[in-house]
Amino acid sequence: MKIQSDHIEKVNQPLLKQHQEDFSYLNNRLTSAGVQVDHVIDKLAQFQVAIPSWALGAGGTRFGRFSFKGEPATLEQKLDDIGLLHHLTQTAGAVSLHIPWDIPTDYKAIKEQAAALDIKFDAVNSNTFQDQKDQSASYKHGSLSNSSADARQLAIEHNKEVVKIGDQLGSKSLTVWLADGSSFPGQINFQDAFTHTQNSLKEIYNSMPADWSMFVEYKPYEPNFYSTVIQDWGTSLMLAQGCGDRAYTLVDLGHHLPNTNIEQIVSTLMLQGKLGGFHFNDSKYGDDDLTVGSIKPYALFLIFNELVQGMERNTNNPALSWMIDASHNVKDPLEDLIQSLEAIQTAYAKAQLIDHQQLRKAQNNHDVVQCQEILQHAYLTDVRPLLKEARKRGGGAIDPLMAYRGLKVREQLIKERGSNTVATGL
Ligand SMILES: [Mn+2]
Repeated sequence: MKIQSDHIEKVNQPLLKQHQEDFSYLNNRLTSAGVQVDHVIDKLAQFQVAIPSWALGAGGTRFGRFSFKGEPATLEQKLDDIGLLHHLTQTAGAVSLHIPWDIPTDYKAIKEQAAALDIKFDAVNSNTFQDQKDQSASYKHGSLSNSSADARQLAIEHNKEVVKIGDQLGSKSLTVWLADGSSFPGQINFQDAFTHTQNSLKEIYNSMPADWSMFVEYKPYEPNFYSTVIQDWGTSLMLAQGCGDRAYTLVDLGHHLPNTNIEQIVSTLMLQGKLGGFHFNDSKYGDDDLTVGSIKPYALFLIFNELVQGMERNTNNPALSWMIDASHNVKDPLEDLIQSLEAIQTAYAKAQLIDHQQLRKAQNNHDVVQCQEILQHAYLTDVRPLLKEARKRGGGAIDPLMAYRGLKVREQLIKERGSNTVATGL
């Protein structure tokens, strides 16, 4: 299914008058407060988030998976879904492929399809957390960290292969997330596991094209429940530094123990020029993979505050790779992604409204009350008219979720693909 521009105009039409009123009110208020509204809207339009190829089907838990009708069964159909999202939201202009789940069969055709949909290929993701059919060694006891040289070599070769695939598509970065670790004390030797991981990553890093970056993702626990080889940002940073200048830490919102101060981690890594990517999701307890902003929107805003400052001040830090990393069981995946993209843009817009000059002044005066007031003033501003305006200017939907439902997108997809399709992924 393709959404035509006149379809969007049609669903936008009844919303236009109210939107103009809302936008004009907010525009006046922000302009008189010294905000360059057009600049904020341009930033929102430029902000593109990669959709991972595994988020377009219904996700699973380790207890089971309930499929969602009309799921994309092929990479081509996944790109089509991202194209729909991008057309509606103007924010999903990239895809992050997971190998081996989504190896293209016809590279030229896939590149042409993505270009026609205005979708770029962001970081590629390797998978050494599950065995593939008939592979020569098992990852059951680890991949890049495994005490078995055969298993390590297999995982290294897989990562090199992923880079080759990504390179043919125009990707410029590899994200490595390892499930390696142990579930019981004494099961592995921590120092050996770290050393093996460092050496394996170095071999992958040294094989990458010179314009490629490597992102080292961390996670405190799960699937292993006693120790994880790359458990935190410090370990990730050490491994990245051990590889070289083009290796960075990747922060995934959900990969922290409860109440970790993620905004401080982001800030410090950007100061050091070592934050390469950021994965969005939300959670209550652990890596719950819930819709962005559904549980802790204020935490997301505080993170964005640091990201915005970092992007302006830390010119030594590269442009970040943004990706939604969430997939669960209960919502229509496309509706879920629309909600996530809206939450991301909302937090980004609010963070741009923070008066940093005044905040600095209040900080230097140790005016703690005023510091909080400045942050909350921005946070409590209803920025939705800015998001709507940015989308409208780009040819997107004023209200993407309403447009998705109004245009009966899922019904169309079920008609085209059937009720029993299953997307690759977990
Ligand atoms: Mn992630």
